[in-house]
Amino acid sequence: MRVMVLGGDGYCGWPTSLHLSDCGHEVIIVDNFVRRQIDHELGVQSLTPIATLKQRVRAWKEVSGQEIVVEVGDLLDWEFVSGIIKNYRPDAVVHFAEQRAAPYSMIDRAHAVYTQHNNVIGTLNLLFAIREHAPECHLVKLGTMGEYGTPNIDIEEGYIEIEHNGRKDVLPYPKQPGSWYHLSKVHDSHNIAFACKIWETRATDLNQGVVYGTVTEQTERDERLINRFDYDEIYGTALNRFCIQAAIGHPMTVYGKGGQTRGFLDIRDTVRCIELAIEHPAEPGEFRVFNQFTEEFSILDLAKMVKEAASKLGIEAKIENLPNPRVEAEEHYYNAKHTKLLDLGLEPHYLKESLLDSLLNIAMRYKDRVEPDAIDPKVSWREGQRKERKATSAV
Ligand code: NAD
Ligand code: USQ
Repeated sequence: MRVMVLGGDGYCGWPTSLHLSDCGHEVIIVDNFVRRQIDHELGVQSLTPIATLKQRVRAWKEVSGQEIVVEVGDLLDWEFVSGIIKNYRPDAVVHFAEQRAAPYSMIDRAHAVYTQHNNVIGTLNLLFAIREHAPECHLVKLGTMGEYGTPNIDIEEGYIEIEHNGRKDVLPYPKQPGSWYHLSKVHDSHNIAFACKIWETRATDLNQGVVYGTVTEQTERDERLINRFDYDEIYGTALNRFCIQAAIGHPMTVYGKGGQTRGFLDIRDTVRCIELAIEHPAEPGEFRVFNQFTEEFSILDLAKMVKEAASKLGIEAKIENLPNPRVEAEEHYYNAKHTKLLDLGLEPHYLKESLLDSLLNIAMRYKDRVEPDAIDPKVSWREGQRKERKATSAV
């Protein structure tokens, strides 16, 4: 299959590109490197030393014999998006190319507007380009579990049957996201569902949980293939942060009570889920939704698991409950369905088994690269929108 991976230089996109190439698919990476620019804007860098995309694809060719094509450009540039879809006419497009950090979107107005503009308009351009030049192409779009929020009922996979005043219907599951970023994913989902309805576009929305880990079967083959590992207060997710905090002797920063519960998955399962989605495409006109995660944990559970794993390395990690910079429920019901990818053949990796090898050992190996100023949370959901700063792509 010819697969275009948008955002193929990023944390999920790079290992997915390698995995799909290894499976024998023809891979074209598209990226505008804005994520690398944002590192400069924030004055941070990946814990792991990542090579340039050119070096990465050259190393992959040496290691595997497989060629990955690179197209550098911005999804906001209609001529560019229309041109690549027309030239390659891909069988599937995997769309990772969005601004994905909730705290980044909450810095101020400029960062909120940048996030929603980049994500919503980029996806809209893509939908029009697919309709015009590759209407059979299957769009595999990365959504997020955070679109649903934390309702007091079970979370279904995309749709829920409702009975109201004696009548029944199957409707999109209600969305109650918790940041301007998460909202951008809801807007995308609505736009894609509409395109499926009016143009017979085929699409899969993957409502992914929080991804952890760095290592996949392919990235392990050469140091130059190493994936990024974010730990800073804006792009670092809680689990990555707890691991580097344990490694450098900083208390683990649990926000509030730590009862916030989320779905999680190993990066090795992300790449496999994408493979399963593209190899079992949605039907024309179908807007298919999968919940893509394998386990649920509360944030406090995660900190306790890291503490226990760290003790095996002789590290005594401490847990600190900080005032929560976010506006979110700190204790809530959470039970989200996630059977559709398992039905297609996903065999999950579990955190207990990978915590040491895929996370803590990486954190220990590169701990000298940690920028201590980047650890404490500074972006506040309540205060953040007051002061104006310049986003990387000024808006
Ligand atoms: P990332 O920031 O590491 O990668 C995104 C890539 O897209 C970057 O390389 C960036 O340069 C590129 N990009 C962004 N805007 C672009 C544009 N307009 N044109 C071209 N390229 C552009 O993010 P990630 O962690 O790999 O996340 C990928 C996707 O998966 C996102 O859509 C995110 O919402 C979703 N997701 C991620 C996680 C997670 O835990 N990382 C969890 C759930 C969902
Ligand atoms: N948290 C802490 N301490 C920290 C960092 C975070 O307690 O040091 C808490 C947050 O308050 C939140 C939870 O951990 O309750 C998760 O936060 P996170 O930063 O680990 O992840 P989140 O902001 O939800 O975003 C990440 C990705 C995003 C993706 C999302 C999936 O950055 O791209 O969409 O996970 S989900 O959470 O399912 O929406």
